[in-house]
Amino acid sequence: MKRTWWKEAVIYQIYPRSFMDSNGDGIGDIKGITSRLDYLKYLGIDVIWLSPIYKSPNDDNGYDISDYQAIMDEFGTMEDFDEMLAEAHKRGLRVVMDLVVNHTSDEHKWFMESRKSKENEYRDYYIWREGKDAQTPPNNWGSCFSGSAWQYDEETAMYYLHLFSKKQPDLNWDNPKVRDEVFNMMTWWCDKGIDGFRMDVISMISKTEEMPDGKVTDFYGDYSPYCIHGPNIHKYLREMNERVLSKYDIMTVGETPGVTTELAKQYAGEDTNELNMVFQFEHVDNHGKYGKWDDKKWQLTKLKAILSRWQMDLYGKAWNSIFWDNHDQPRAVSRFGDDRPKYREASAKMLATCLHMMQGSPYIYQGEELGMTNYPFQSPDDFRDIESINAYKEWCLSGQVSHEDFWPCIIFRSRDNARTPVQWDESDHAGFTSGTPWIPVNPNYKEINAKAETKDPNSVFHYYKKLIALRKENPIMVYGKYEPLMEDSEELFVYTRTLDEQKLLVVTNFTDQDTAFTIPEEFTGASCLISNMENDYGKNNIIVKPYEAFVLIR
Ligand code: TEU
Ligand code: CA
Repeated sequence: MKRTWWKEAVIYQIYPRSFMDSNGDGIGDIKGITSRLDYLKYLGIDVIWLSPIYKSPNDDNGYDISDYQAIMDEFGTMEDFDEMLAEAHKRGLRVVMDLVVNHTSDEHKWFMESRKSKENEYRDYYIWREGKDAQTPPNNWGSCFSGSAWQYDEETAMYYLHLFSKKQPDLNWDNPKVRDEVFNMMTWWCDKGIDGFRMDVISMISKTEEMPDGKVTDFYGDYSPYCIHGPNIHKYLREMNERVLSKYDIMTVGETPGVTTELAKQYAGEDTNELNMVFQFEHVDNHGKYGKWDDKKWQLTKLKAILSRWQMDLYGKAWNSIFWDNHDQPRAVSRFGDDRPKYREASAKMLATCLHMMQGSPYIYQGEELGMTNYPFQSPDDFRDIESINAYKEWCLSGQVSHEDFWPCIIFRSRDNARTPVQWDESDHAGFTSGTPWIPVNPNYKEINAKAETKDPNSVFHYYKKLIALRKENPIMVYGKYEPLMEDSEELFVYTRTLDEQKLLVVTNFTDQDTAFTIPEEFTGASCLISNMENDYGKNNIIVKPYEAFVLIR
């Protein structure tokens, strides 16, 4: 297996709107990020992934871009960006940009032209179809954010495709001019000195020519067989690689919903010349009664089976991202750990151990290193996210399900859980802003904040810092071969990593119960690399305490 810097890197994701506000308007911004680079350096991460900072009307918080080569007004200016990039580089931190090219904003110049007439030179930049009739869209596909995936446009009496909101029309990648535009734009950013791209829903850019009705689930038809891993996806990615990516020493990560381990070997294979790594969701996609809206935790054996399969199938063949949460997912400690005060810190450290000892490039989502928790939503008025707002309407206000049944599910999974401001200190609004934050701060900020945690050597923050440092000293964490143990246990997640003569044993307790464990003989007398509590690892039979995590090395 080739050794590369991006396999060894730890990536920290910033959602700029909620990271740090520098000017008191309640919205995080680029100068705010610059002011916290020392904090990130101290944590020890290598790469920053910036969620979109481009000009946008913010229908989907910047994932709807109206100009790829300008900065969002609320976030600052291009000078602010250049300064941030230079300051990051000065500290040895790399900056990976979000690349959102499955769709643009409907306020992008290309789309404003495209909708004007069927003859417009930008018409074929997007995907236009005739309706079945004046009232009926071309097919039954539903958008990710509720409703039909087609929007009727009066101007030309046709429909355009939007797999996300109606303000996010899908680009037509089959048009070579679209590819030229995108590749030129990417080159422009690379020449500026950025260090890579995280590619939003990149597995969805190629669509089938035929667009038949999809299988109906919940309300609408499923577009995925026609829009995910479409006929030309690998051709377009290889073209992108040849024309742009291969010319720079950058990192590329493809957000690839729906990817299997087989397909990942193509998208992010050692020698396939597409992307460096995939970012896939199988371990966070447990669906329940109401689609993704569910309040149940994974059964541990199922979660382990998925994670282990990815570890083993990709070994030596392709590279994966490893993460518990991001800006689209609830907070890791609330979802996979236990956010009750008694267990929050232990379980946050346990999850970190379990993840960072696996193979793949680890991603830390802002605030995860503090053990930030889900937000205690009180009413639908608390939501800011288009997905949650629309889902509540589609499921509840339609009468499909009662508020009582749906509420626990939507608050457990809402993306807004991840989007409350980073808790910097115990002052008003957690030190995020001197004004009124665009989304409320989690009320637990007096107990959970960066200032308190950087001072406390036993904090979740310092535990992450230690894990990151260990990765630098122990190539086995990056390159070791994974092997699962005790696959039937519903309490313990146990695995080993092996590199040459060295071997790691990773033991994590996912429950609030004491659990008996026998240390395998080959690890008797092994030393402890890291643990989140005290225990006697010299003994053969031990009791693993609630949410305990430890790693032995020999
Ligand atoms: O997300 C796309 C995606 O994979 C969806 O499953 C996503 O998780 C969504 O939250 C459905 O629950 C990307 C971005 O990460 C997301 O923030 C954007 O809203 C979306 O694309 C559209 O650009
Ligand atoms: Ca601001």
